[in-house]
Amino acid sequence: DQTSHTMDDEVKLFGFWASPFSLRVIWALKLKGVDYEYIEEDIPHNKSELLLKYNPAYKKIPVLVHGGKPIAESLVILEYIDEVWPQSPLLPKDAYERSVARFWAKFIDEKIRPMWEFFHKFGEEQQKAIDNNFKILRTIEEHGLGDKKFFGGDQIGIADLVFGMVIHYFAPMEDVMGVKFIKVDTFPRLHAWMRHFSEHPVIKDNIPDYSRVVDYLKGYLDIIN
Ligand code: GSH
Repeated sequence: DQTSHTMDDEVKLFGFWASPFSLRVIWALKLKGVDYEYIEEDIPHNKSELLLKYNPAYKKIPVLVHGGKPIAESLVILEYIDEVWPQSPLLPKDAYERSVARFWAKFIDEKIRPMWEFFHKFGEEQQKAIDNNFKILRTIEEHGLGDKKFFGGDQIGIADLVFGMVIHYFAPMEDVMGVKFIKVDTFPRLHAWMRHFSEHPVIKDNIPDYSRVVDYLKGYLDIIN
C-alpha cells in the first residue's frame, strides 16, 4: 500500500505557530501535498529536548525530521523538500533561473530582521528603520518581483514563501504601529502580489489568525517596553 508510512519516510516538523520561518515550511509541504506531523515548540523559553538535539547549532525552529534525520534552517529545508518531493516545484529547472530564485529568497530572508526594526525602535532610530523598509521594498518591487504575478512566475516559488511573512506578520506589525508600507499607490506590484498570494487556497487555509498575531505582537511590545 503506497499510502502507508514507515519510520523511513515519516515527516515531522518542529515549529512555532507565529514564526514566519516555520510557516514557509508548512506552506511548502502543503503545496506539495506531503503528510507530516506538526510539533509545536514553546519558543523561546521552553524548548524541547528533541529540538535541542535536532538543531544543536542554532537551537531554533523550524526543524524538519525525515525518516529520523533532522534538517535545520528554513531555506535549507525548502531546498530539501523541493528535491525529495519534486511535484509543484519551488525552484525553476533552468540553472540560471534557479540562481535568480535563490538570490531573491536569500535577499528577502536577510531583510526580515532589518524590516522588523521599526517595530521596536523609537524616535529618530525608528524613522531610520521606516525609511530603510521603504528602500528594501522598492528594491524588491522593482528588481525582484517586476511584472510577474509571483516571484516564481505564474506559480508560487521559494521567494514567494519567504516574502509571505508580509501577510501574516508584517501587516499585523503595521497595524500595531499605525504605519502602512505596502499601499496600492506606493508599491502597486507588491500590493497585487499580496492579494494573489493570500488568495491562493493553500496559503489562505494555512495562515495564523490575524488578531492572535496582533495580540502576540502587543504582548511582545509590553515585555520590551
Ligand atoms: N534562519 C532561521 C531559519 O530560517 O530557519 C531562523 C529561524 C528562527 O529565527 N527561529 C526562531 C527561534 O526558534 C523563531 S521565529 N528562536 C529561538 C531562539 O532564538 O532561541
